[in-house]
Amino acid sequence: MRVFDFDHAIVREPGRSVVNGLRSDLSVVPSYEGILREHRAYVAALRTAGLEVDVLPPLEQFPDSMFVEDPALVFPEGAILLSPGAPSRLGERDEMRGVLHRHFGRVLELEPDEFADGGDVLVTPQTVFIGLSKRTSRAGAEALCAKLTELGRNARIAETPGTILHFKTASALLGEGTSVATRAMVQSGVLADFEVLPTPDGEEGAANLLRVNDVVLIGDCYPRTAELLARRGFTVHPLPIREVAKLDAGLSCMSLRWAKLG
Ligand code: CIR
Repeated sequence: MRVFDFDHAIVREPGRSVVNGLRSDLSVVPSYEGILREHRAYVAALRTAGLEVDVLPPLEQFPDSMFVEDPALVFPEGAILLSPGAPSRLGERDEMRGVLHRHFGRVLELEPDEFADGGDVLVTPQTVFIGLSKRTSRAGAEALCAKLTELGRNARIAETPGTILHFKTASALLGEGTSVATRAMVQSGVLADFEVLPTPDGEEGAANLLRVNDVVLIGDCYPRTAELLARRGFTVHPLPIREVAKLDAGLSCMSLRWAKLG
């Protein structure tokens, strides 16, 4: 089974409070209707790719809770409840705990002050990379390494380059030995064991794409990256992400994905 082979996903519908979500540029305000449309297109794409999708109800008290990737990490062999590093998001873990227990027989937990966001975690066939960031502390990353070891996964702590939000804001897995990354991420050397396709200048946001089974989901505002991938033989499925991008989000952050064992 390849690490991007999935048959299940968890997503959460955005609430109206999503317009108050965290973002680096407060001058841009996303529209609730636009985000909802983009979220529905995303869920439809996951289903088309063959996944059974558990759609959780909106949580108005947590504006960023549609980004379910950040409070948890899931694998066929079990799940890890994380501690999101933004104070306004820490409570999302309590909402996610029961959901994880519903789907997984084994659920490990970080302590509440061991901060790590799922957006900083890049799962590859041999190694799980954990990027240090404003959201993922050294203590959180080390605690997460220990939990990953318990699940039989090999983990490595890395620096997240520049001022971006998450490690996966700038990188994604495309194939078992191939990734896509921004030039800053390529230059950091972290992904030296991979063949890395750099995002074209001006399309850095394309790096937060999502390989699901035999399809690559990519923002529809990155035509040059999409063409590059199509020329390399990837099946590309462009999705609207203009509104979620206003919340510094991309395609990986809106779901938790795994393949069920057995
Ligand atoms: C946040 O700042 O937490 C949200 N507005 C965006 C989270 C994006 N998450 C991700 O890329 N994993």
